[in-house]
Amino acid sequence: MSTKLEGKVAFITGASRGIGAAVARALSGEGVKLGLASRSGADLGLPESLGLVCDVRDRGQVEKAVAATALRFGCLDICIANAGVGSYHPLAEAPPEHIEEMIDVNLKGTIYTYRAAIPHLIASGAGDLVTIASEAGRRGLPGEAVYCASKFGQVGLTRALDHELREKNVRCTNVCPGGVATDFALAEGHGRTPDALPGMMSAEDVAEVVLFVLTRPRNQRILETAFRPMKESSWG
Ligand code: NJP
Repeated sequence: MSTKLEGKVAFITGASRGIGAAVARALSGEGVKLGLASRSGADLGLPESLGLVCDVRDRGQVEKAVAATALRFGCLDICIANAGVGSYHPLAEAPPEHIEEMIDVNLKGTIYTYRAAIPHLIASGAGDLVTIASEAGRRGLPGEAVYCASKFGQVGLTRALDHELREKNVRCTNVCPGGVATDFALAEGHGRTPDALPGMMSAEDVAEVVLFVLTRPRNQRILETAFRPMKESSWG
């Protein structure tokens, strides 16, 4: 059965697990061919997929991974900047190496990814660029200053790119979830234990939103989606 996305080619960063892997599986189910980038380079065993060892902090590695995807599948229609890390501390107590990693992976990694992908997305004639940002990219959250800065940066980048790319038929979307039950949610510095996971959203919930965004008719685009688990208030 052919789907709206059948035959399209997507590049996803941070695809080895969590949200990136769920998005990869969802797109694969729709017949999308995949370049799957992460430091481990896992291809998830999906058909028509290429596992790519790529640390998004390294611009050269990102450029090679994007080029390898376009070369293998002949084009690139969709780019999803998902790779991300988070460590929550009051700013004065934040370890400098955590600060650098969050800015380098979340913000600079996204910039490098889109810089490499945009010429291909324009050439596709109907491109999509989707940033897995966060609620932390829409509001300041206590104890998350650097993470928020990196996510606000991603959101600003994507909004600016919408102006650059709309007339070239490339749609630019920020996907901004609240808490999602992945390894990330239990990362060092988040101050959570596994009993916090039930009630959070699943990586598959986020993948469904990404699919919704990508399957809108081409005469419209979704600029931003914000969604949170019922147990999270919308104050913080
Ligand atoms: O995280 P996790 P999520 N270069 O830890 C990869 C945002 N978000 O799926 O390199 C390349 O399960 C890593 O692969 P590997 C969040 O900010 C989350 O929850 O092999 N890849 C893995 O595939 C992030 O932007 C929540 O270790 C790198 C992936 O990234 C996105 O969602 C809430 C890398 C991380 O998988 C995905 O997070 C929210 C690097 N340098 C936003 N470093 C939430 N979970 O609650 C890591 O609002 N990766």
